[in-house]
Amino acid sequence: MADSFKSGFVSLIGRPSSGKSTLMNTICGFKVSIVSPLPQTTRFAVRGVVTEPNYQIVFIDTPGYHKMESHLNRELTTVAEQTLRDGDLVLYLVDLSRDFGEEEEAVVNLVRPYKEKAIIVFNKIDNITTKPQECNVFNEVHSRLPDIPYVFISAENGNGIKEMEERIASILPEGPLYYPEEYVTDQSIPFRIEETVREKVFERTKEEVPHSVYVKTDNLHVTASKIKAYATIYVDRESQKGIVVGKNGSVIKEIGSAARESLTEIFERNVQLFLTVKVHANWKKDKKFVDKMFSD
Ligand SMILES: Nc1nc2c(ncn2[C@@H]2O[C@H](COP(=O)(O)OP(=O)(O)OP(=O)(O)O)[C@@H](O)[C@H]2O)c(=O)[nH]1
Ligand SMILES: [Mg+2]
Repeated sequence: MADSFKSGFVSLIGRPSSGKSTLMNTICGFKVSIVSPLPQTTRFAVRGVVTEPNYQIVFIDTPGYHKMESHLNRELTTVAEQTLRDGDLVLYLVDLSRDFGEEEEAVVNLVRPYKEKAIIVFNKIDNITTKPQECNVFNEVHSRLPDIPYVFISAENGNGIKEMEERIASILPEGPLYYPEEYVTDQSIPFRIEETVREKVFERTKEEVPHSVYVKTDNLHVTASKIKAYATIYVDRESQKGIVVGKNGSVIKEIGSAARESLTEIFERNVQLFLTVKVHANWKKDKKFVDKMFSD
């Protein structure tokens, strides 16, 4: 190990769709966290690890921060708040291509008490037509949090990311190697399967359906060359089941083959995936169930 090895936990905070999961995947050079154009894709505090000879950064992706009155949403908000408290450093992601508003203001207020350990990351510089300093959201956020250093990046095409990573590494405290060098994430095989299937549901369904889905791995056989998994996609209502299954099973077939393809890449193994769709009526409103879902 080098003389002064630095390490720490970096929380990614920001409103839904600001690009937190995309940034984590780009930095880790690996698909660690699922991504979609729809807000509220991430539900759990997923970890992605970057290890270099003189530092290790553990990034913690969080659900997009917003206030809404449902038990699931309250849980998502709590995940973000806890991660913020626990991190050595906070990266506050702001989408430059969207205007400032109430939702952004809520994140500004959330981050303010942690300003000593925060960096503002203005994202999506590839998606604006003016200079980043001229964007409405840049001025509104910067004037409210003038003491926090900031960077401009594109999580999508990687612009500014290496500089940001080195800056983070220079700020982190001296510390141990928290994870073995080859680690990219702390997620279990069944969790990755569930998240990948959920991502494919997000890509192929609309309106309230993606947010009404959770996935559970029922049975799993893992060998060095092969993974065989049985998983169930649960929906909130009977009508959603038809949408996820599709005409003659066309949608569920597409979800299955897209998920299988991604999982084959992730695990570098042959993957067999068997999916079923079931109704778990009103699961999002079932406090006991949602609590259990978030308690590991
Ligand atoms: N053009 C552009 N699009 C981006 C960039 N970063 C992310 N996106 C897109 O923004 C959308 C949301 O990205 P995510 O990474 O899922 O956002 P998130 O902050 O994790 O969202 P939640 O998990 O819902 O809170 C996706 O369609 C991404 O492809 C970027 O730098 N440029
Ligand atoms: Mg996300």
